[in-house]
Amino acid sequence: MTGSITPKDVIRILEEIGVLLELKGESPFKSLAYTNAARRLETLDEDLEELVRRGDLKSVKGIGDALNRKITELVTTGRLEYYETLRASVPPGHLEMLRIPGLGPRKIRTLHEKLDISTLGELEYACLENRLVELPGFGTRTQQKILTGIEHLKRYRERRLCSEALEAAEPLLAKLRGRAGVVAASLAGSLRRGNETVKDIDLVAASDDPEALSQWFASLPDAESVIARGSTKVSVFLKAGINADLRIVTPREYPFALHHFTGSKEHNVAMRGRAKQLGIKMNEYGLFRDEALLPCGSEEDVFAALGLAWVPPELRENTGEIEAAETGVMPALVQMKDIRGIFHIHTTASDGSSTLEAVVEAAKKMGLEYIGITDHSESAFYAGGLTPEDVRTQHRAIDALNRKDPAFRIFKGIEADILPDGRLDYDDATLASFDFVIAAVHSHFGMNEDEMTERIIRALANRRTTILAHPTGRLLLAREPYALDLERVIDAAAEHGKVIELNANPHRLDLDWRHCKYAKRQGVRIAVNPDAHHTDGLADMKYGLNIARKGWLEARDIVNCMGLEEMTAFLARSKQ
Ligand code: DGT
Ligand code: CA
Repeated sequence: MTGSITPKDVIRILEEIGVLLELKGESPFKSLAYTNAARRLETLDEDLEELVRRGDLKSVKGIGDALNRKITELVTTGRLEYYETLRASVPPGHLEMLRIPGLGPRKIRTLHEKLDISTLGELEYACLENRLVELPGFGTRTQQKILTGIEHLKRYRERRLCSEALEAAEPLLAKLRGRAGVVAASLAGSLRRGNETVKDIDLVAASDDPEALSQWFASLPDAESVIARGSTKVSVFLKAGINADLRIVTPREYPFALHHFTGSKEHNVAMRGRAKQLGIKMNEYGLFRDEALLPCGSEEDVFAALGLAWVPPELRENTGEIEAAETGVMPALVQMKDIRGIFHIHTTASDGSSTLEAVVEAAKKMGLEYIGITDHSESAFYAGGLTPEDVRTQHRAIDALNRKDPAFRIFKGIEADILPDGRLDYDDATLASFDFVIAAVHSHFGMNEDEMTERIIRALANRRTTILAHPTGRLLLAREPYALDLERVIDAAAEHGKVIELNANPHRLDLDWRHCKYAKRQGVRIAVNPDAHHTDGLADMKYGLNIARKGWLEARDIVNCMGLEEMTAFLARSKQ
């Protein structure tokens, strides 16, 4: 056959056309014609190419004019334009979704039409926000089944969310540290640097018996297969669906190796350059002056040997951390213990799956002084947005709880949709009834950069807005940010004295750390918010704090590090 098209390829392409047509919602008969033709060709007695050459394809039952032309084009040229155009018109994510048990073309179309879902990541996020529960033809069980299916597919992806990698890495590190003969062990690489997505899990361990440690690591029950094993490096593919690399070094080498394998590469290059200027050679085994090792017992010593203060791993991206370390004073990066309260929490009143009471209990257990409840506003009908009447009902419930325990405060908030023209959802009286308002874009993602920027700036100019939610709308590994001039948005937040959210949901982590420094420089304060849809979601704060640290933020830059009294005054002031 021409090109390298085999009869098997022709059959596969016809079948795929059938599926693509279904995904596009074409008539079932049209789709069936291709599927049936594929079946016929499978049981063909004659040679397909010969049949095409003789022009006898139409004698095969079920192959009419149109199919004849298409199969002939495919067999003689090795390509089919119709197929290529059709394929390009269907989001690749929809084809991927077909691999999820329980998801057929009809359901995928519903997801697209009702929830605008085009990628696996968007689908996963929608499941986690309980969007499929109320969708016709779906339900809680289907939603759970889909989540499990996505879990299986994700095992073969190139990068993973930091949350997923950490979940696999932390127990591994604990086992490593608990093992006899391991003098020290740590995470390294992008995971230790607190990056939002990672390629793999890097671990470094110091041991006097590398061979035994290497064998033990390779035979861990967590490992599905061993990719490579030597006495200084073991690579395994974990059952969790991600690679883990363990470097084994001597206790003497450990501080140098830990620094080297933490990276980033750019930070390492800059450090090596600095060492060179000081007449020192630097690599993963040590610092050397005239071939003599400069002994270091810790990472602090390694930095000190180069005249630097210790640099927290999150800052090691060569974006000014070495210059800062030269002064000897590093920023006091925010920590979990600095967090006094949490905003942006959904309840069963809209699309959350925990009740107001359950959320309050969970927050108290975390030792917090206050929370801010924010269900969706009325326009977010897909998420059970609150009518003004629902708002009043919720406010009465909050008032009652606040009266019961004056030591803990529930602030009344809302996640108000920013409408396409930049107005906020609800009339002004309803908006004024909240203690604070989080303004969020949830629709019309396709606007051009100017329109979207103006839309958000208008919402920031609104006196009712307190916080701008997830400023770029991105979903990591799933959806690009919408077109936006983020610096102009940050400037506008500064001008109007508004807070910008750093959404701690590991799928978002938006504001990106790369923009935190700019926001800080412009005087914009940040709210690290979990965007929790369940009490479990409150624990996502740790991912948000990793990113805040990576963005050089200190407790004073983050509004929810204020105590209750200060926060009460802050919110009262911001409403004026
Ligand atoms: P990832 O895995 O893509 O999420 O990012 P990293 O930073 O964990 O990269 P990885 O796993 O390839 O390497 C871990 C560290 O090892 C990296 O951050 C710095 C160090 N490293 C790796 N390759 C090089 C290199 O070619 N030059 C230098 N200076 N350091 C390297
Ligand atoms: Ca890595």
